[in-house]
Amino acid sequence: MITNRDRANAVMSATEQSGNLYGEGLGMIASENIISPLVRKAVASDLHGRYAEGMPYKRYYQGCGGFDTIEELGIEMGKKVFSAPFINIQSTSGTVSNIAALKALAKPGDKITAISTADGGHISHARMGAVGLRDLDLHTYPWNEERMEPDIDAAAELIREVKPKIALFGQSVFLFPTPLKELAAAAKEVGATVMYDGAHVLGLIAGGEFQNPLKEGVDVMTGSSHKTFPGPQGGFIISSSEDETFQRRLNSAVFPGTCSSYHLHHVAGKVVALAEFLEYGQSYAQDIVRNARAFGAAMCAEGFDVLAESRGFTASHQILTRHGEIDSGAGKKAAHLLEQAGIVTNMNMLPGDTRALSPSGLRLGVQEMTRVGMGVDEMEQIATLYSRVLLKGEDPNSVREDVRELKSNHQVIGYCFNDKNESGYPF
Ligand code: DSN
Repeated sequence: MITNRDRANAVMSATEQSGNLYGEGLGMIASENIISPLVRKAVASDLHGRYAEGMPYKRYYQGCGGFDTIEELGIEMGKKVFSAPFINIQSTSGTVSNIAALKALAKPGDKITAISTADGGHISHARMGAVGLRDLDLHTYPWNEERMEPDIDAAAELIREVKPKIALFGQSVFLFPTPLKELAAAAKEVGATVMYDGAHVLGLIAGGEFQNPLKEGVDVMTGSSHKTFPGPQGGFIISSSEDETFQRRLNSAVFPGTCSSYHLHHVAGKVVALAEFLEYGQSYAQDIVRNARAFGAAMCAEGFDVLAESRGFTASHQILTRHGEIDSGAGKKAAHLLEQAGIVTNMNMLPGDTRALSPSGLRLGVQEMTRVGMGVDEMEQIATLYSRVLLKGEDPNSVREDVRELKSNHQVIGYCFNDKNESGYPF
């Protein structure tokens, strides 16, 4: 008979199995990362079971003295990291940050302009996600497939015509900065608030390696704390506004608007990650972008169809590769074969694809491999491993041995306070 203890043990061994996959393999999903030893300690602390509703020193519960110090420090460092007069560090994810920001900035029935999911917009920018939850009237920007960005003139025209309450920018498939100067200007002309979802590129923005949206007309930037910003899972809301009433509106949209518990252990982890970012973030961001460009070039040299070659493949942590005809499911097949070789990726719709479950492409991110010390040489080696699996038809199980060998030399997590050279993969 299977007991509940057996079930609990099964959970623990599946957890270990998942840890082993990433510890021995190459995690290349663009939205993921690993956490530092100190962040891990904060996340596993007693704070996981506590509440602290409200803002520092203005709580509804007792027992928050230590957490007041943590959150106050986090707000102070967050403003520094993002060079912004306002940050809320409470939200529990990028999507929750978006729900809160949409709640603060618009009411049901208001119009919003955003990037469609087919062009790389996040699901929370769509009717099926937060935009629908707030019952906003969505209009999506025309897209320039060659440049992988909104078509500047047509998108500006759409904004002028629709006159949205919120002009939202930013994507999950995010290769290049958004032409914000022109588009934010059009939004301001019609009185829209300009919002930017920086979830994917937040660490690159903070590290000075991507556009700084808050300096290019954006009022509110949301993001997650666990992609190129290398903290625990969670979210941020950041604003360029000095207006305290506006700032209060953003804070209240998180608590009590969206969260009751806002996962204090993760907030503490985010604050440690902010301190680590102040120390190491700039070089981490530089190395990520250098590696992504090198990986794009190496994949192209191996014979893969890498998008945006004329623009140097990427200006972020991601590259996009096409593996067959539009809607053929070639991306899905490639992702499955790679997983057998210990390379973890995700299939992705590319321009022209219409079926999310059988797209032609992959979206690949190098932020995690950069964090364990891989550089340009390793990017080239990884491209060869992809080629052996996907172009040369080698048995993925034999490639897996070489994946394991490469990864065994890259276990120590960098760009953080790691005096004991601990692994990023403690399972
Ligand atoms: N699912 C994440 C991504 O891959 O972009 C964001 O929520």
